[in-house]
Amino acid sequence: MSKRTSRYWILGAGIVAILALAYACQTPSQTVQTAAGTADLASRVYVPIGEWDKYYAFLSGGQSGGVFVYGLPSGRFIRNIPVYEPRAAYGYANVPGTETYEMLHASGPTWGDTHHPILSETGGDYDGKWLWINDKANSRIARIDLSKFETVAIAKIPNLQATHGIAVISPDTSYIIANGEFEVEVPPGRVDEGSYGAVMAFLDPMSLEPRFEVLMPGNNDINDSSKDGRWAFTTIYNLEGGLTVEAMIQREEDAIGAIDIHAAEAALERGEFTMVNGVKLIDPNRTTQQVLYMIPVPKNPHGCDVTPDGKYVMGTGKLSPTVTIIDISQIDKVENTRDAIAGQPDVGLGPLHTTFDGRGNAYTSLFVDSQLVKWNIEKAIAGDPTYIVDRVDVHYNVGHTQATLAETMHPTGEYLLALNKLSKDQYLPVGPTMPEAQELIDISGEKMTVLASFPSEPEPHDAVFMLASDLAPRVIQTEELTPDAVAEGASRIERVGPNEVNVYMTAIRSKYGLNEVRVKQGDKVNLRITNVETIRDMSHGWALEDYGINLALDPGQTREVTFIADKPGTHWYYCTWFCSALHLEMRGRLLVEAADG
Ligand code: K7E
Ligand code: CUA
Ligand code: CA
Repeated sequence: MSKRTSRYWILGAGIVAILALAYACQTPSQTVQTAAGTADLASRVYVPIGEWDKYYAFLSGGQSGGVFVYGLPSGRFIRNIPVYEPRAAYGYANVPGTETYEMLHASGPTWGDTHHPILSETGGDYDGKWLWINDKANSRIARIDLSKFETVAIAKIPNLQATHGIAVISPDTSYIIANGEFEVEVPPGRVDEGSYGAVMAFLDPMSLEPRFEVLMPGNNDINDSSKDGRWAFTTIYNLEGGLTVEAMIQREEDAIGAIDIHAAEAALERGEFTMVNGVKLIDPNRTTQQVLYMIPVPKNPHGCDVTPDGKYVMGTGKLSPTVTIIDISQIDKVENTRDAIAGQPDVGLGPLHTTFDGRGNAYTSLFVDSQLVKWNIEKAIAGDPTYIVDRVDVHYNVGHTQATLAETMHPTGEYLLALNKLSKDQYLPVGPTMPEAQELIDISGEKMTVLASFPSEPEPHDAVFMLASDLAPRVIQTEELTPDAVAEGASRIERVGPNEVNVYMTAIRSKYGLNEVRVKQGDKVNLRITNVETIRDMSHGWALEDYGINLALDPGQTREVTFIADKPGTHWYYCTWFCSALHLEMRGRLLVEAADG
């Protein structure tokens, strides 16, 4: 056993029991605040009424299937962007025949398990255009348009199971990489047939289609990219190829896999791939030029994070109390990839994820210790025993952690979010399952200060942040009228066939363009409705009794729905968004004449 790997705090299956025990028995680390101290903390997260937060925080929604948006530092919840679940409030995927409904249903089930939100980059900084979010459970990825915080594309990724880590290839979003965490039956073309492997997909950021995929040993957990577009990294925790927990922790070492993207692209040009389900799949064992480098790290690593300066990629230990620092510039230079390891500092128990402040410090979440540890990267590499700068207790086991703009080349080093896996007694009880908890930590000084906590629905894994000054100006105020919009005064009913009617309607405070719509039983009704408001936030809805239809309309937006008027009689439609003092009066009748007259 090497010196590096001899440092496990405990080995074997006992680890699993210890982790489970830590999870169950952890008591909160009580921070006693004086009244004055509490007031000081409160003032540091207080944002006066009418003022905006400095940051947007995008938290994955976990098994809620969407993305939660908060303002920081206040922790005010401002939006739940629906992605893999329908949401009537925003007219998202809730009515058959509408665009978003068809998009979601074509991709798979109407639920998801989202883990990692990532933001588009230009020149290594966030450009505020797109956010991508994975669905681990159904191997999907979605793209959200940040000009309106709406999901605009969803795709199922072929040939892999459990899209776990996803990352933008920096600095210009040349690809989105998506990890297949679970091992799949090795596709045709694999040398060692009969075994399991895993697949990493390199997706077109816009179409979400794989430009190619790479076959990997073991599995793929969390990923990241170098800052120069050259390398894709992933942690791998099951080089054993184990099918049980015990089998997955047999070996002392697993790995970080480093894919040389340029070498992979060259392999594609040379035709060194197999087509599998319409995707070019590269087997790194069969390329002329080396595509995959495996760097040994202590067993079952989890987090995979590249420093903002692009020098190092770090594998965070999980079962080992260490973070492994890999010098990216050495990966393809050294004879033995072990020699690319620049350092392996001890940080504490159960380290899961590492983030950065851009001032040379790393922050690692400690699941077992329920702590954040701040450490100096160059000191740790130099073997300077004073590399630990600070430790701070959080309440209950922390999973992901992310510092402001830490994924870019210019972190602001201002706040850090600890995404806790449990909250227990932090909030009012709401049943046996408690709200999830996030804790906001000020990292602007030498010492960290836990400022506040705020709850969420289950269950954020990761978060990313944008400066409000970068994103808020990009958010549109109203939708632009599309060519097919119904113009003010142009509401009408057109019979286009013996059993088909087109209905064109406008919505504006506080009435619809049509007070009544008269059709015959059995008619196919094609409704197009435009919210012709021209000012921000004047939303209207169109909900129809008995027909299960509820459209939501942003200012300027046009929506279409088709239904069969199969129920005779009077059916009221009404506006679901409170829009004026006459909101309740904003309604009309669908009159369906019975077929028998
Ligand atoms: Cu650590 Cu899915 Cu990012 Cu959860 S993973 S913690
Ligand atoms: Cu329109 Cu309420
Ligand atoms: Ca392992």
